[in-house]
Amino acid sequence: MAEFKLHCFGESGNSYKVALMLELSGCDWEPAFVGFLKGETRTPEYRANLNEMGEAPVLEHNGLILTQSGVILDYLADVIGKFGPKDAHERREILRWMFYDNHKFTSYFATLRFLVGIAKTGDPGAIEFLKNRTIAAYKIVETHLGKEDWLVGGRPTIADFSLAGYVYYKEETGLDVPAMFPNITAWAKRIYDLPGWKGPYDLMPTAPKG
Ligand SMILES: N[C@@H](CCC(=O)N[C@@H](CS)C(=O)NCC(=O)O)C(=O)O
Repeated sequence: MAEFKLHCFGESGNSYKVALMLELSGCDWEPAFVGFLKGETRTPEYRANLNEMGEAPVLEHNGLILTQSGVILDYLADVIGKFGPKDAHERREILRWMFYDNHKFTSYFATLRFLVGIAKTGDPGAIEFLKNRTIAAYKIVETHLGKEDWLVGGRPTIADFSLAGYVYYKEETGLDVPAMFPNITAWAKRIYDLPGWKGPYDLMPTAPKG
C-alpha cells in the first residue's frame, strides 16, 4: 500500500490540486476512485467514513483522514517540506490565494464547466451568471500574474497548485481562456514545465466505460 491514498476522480479539479502536489513532490501515493457521477459522495457511507461534507478530494495518511483541498495542500507542504511557505507572512499569503480560489476562482469556473461541459444542461441565465462571475475572478488573477510569475514568493507553491486545479481541462465552458487571459495561460505553462508534471486524466481514474 502506498504512503498516501487520495480519494479522487479524473474530472475533479479539486482533487487534481492534491494529485499534482503529490506527483510533483515525488510522493509514494495511489488514487482511489470516487464514483461522484453515480452519486457516491452523497451516500451515507461516504459521509460517515470519509467526508461528512460529501466531497472529493479526501486524503488518507498515517491514519489521518483529511478533506478540503486547501487544508490537504497545507498539510502536505508541512509533512513533505516542499512547495510551502518560508515564514508566517508567506503562509498567510498562500492562504489568502487559496481562500480566493475556493470561493471564486475555482468555484465559479468549475460549476460553469460542470454544467456546460459535463452535465450539458443548466438554465441559460445561471450559465450567464457563472460566466460573468468567472471572468471577474479570472481578471483578478490575470492582473496579479501580469506582475508576478508565481502567486506567492516568486516560486511555485501550493497556492499555484490550488488555482491550477481546473486550468488543464479541455471540456467546453463557452470561454476562450487562452485568448482572454494570456497571463494565466503563461503561468499554467510554467507549471506544466515543472519536472514531473502530469495532467488530471493521467493522474486520476475515471469511471469504467459502459
Ligand atoms: N472546497 C472543496 C471543494 C470540493 C468539491 O466541491 N468537490 C467536488 C468534486 S470536484 C465534489 O465532491 N462535489 C460533491 C457535491 O457537490 O455533491 C475542496 O477544495 O476540496
